[in-house]
Amino acid sequence: MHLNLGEWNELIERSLADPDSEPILNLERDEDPVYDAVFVGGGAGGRFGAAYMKAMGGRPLIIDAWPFLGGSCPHQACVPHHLFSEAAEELDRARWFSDELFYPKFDASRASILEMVKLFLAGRGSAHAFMNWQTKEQLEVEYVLNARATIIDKNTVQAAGKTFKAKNLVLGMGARPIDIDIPGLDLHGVFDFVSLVEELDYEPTRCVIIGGSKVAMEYGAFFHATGCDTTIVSRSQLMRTKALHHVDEDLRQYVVGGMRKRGMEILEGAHPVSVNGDERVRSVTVRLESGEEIDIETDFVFMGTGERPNTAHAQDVLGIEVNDYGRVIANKRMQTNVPGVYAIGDMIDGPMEMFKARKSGVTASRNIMGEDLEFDFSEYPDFLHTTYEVTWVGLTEEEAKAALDEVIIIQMPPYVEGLDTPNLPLPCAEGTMLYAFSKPELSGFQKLVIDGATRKVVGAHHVGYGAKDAFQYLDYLIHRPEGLTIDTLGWMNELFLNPEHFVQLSRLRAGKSKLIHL
Ligand code: COM
Repeated sequence: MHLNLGEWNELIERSLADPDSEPILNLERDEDPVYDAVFVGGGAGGRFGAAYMKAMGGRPLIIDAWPFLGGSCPHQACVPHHLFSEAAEELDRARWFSDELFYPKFDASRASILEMVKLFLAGRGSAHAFMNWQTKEQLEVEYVLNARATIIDKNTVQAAGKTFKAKNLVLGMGARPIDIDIPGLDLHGVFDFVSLVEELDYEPTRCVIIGGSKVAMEYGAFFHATGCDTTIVSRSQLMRTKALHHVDEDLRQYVVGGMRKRGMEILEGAHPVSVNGDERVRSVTVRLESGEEIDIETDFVFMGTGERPNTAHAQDVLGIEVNDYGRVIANKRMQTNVPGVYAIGDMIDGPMEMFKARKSGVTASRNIMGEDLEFDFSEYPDFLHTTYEVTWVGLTEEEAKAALDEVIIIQMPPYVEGLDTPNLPLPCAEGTMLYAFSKPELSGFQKLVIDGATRKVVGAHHVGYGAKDAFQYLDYLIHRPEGLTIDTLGWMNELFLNPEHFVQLSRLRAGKSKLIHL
């Protein structure tokens, strides 16, 4: 049976609404096949891993408890985050330019968190439908959906009343938000990024975020931009949590300073003590860095304390080993301590980002299919959103200075002390032109870090809009064995006016045999 996208959408919606709905089977008609791998979990890692295995001539099977493929990304995680972050960017602009130029007077009553959640819920089904359709019709991967997998042993999985045999297992069961141990988290009005989209049923007016993760910053910036005054309560400094590396201090100050400039309250070194209320949240008690305890009144608490993988079943049945943070211990081929069992995506250490999810799935498949392939994700480009898009790769200025004899910085605004940069419309970049001409201090920040001795770029850092694509390629170029010199970068063909000015700025300095800052 070949469903079109609309029919898939209906089937998935029906299945989600009914806990007793039937499993969705897409299986070849043959007797008792032995699969090359059963992928337990059809999120990004499982879907890409299985598709790659199939493309290589192997036989994968995906099993997922949800009635759709793609996992949490299109359902509760990356896709809503990007929708909300884009809304935050638009709202921010509309607020700064309220009643100026062609912008109407900003009408806060139309900026609603609840409406954005509803918009997402109304639209997410099309991504679900596409994942199922593409995986079946174009990628020709077999799957069993809407059915929880029970692992029997390392070669046997049961689901939908059937038993499936496989030479290998690939575990990609994802992660869930971490609960911390403070009273009151069961009150109505406490959400995380999952329950926000599944359960929000009122318009929040005041928000306290517990935690300082990327999720805390991204959702916090969105809530605040809608007009829901937001306080972030974080033990660590923002962007100095263990999960983030290579965060340049100037970039951090521009980003966090920008959040404060917009009125967000950011309490660093602060500990949540309790969430208070009867049935509904009324306030959060916080112990400040000074030791003083304060009560912050709120009707909305959002947890941004990170995520933990879903490993219990695999630990119980297979004896899979995990580290102190609950992540499955896997080598660079994604092999766990149990031969023939692989772990991918958010199950294993490293950033809970899409490139790692998908490539770890592919790495497992290629090894299963006989290749000897290692995936090292110790270095990678990174990003987050506030009302800006923030991207970075490679060393910070400080890291470079610790590692190298001579470090050259090329930066916008320029790398000089005492310049009246708040009045300087630089960067004057794609995506920040209106700010550059009207509110110059809001027009972003960019920095290139160069090894003066080898002339190689060792780091790039950007706050603005639209540079994520460039950073995918910059990451590759600077991490190649031959690296990327200021000379090569400065001789590339810029598409002026660009979001990041690295090509033209490099060209202004590349003529010097002894490089200096810009
Ligand atoms: C993306 C999901 S939303 S997947 O990575 O294409 O499976």
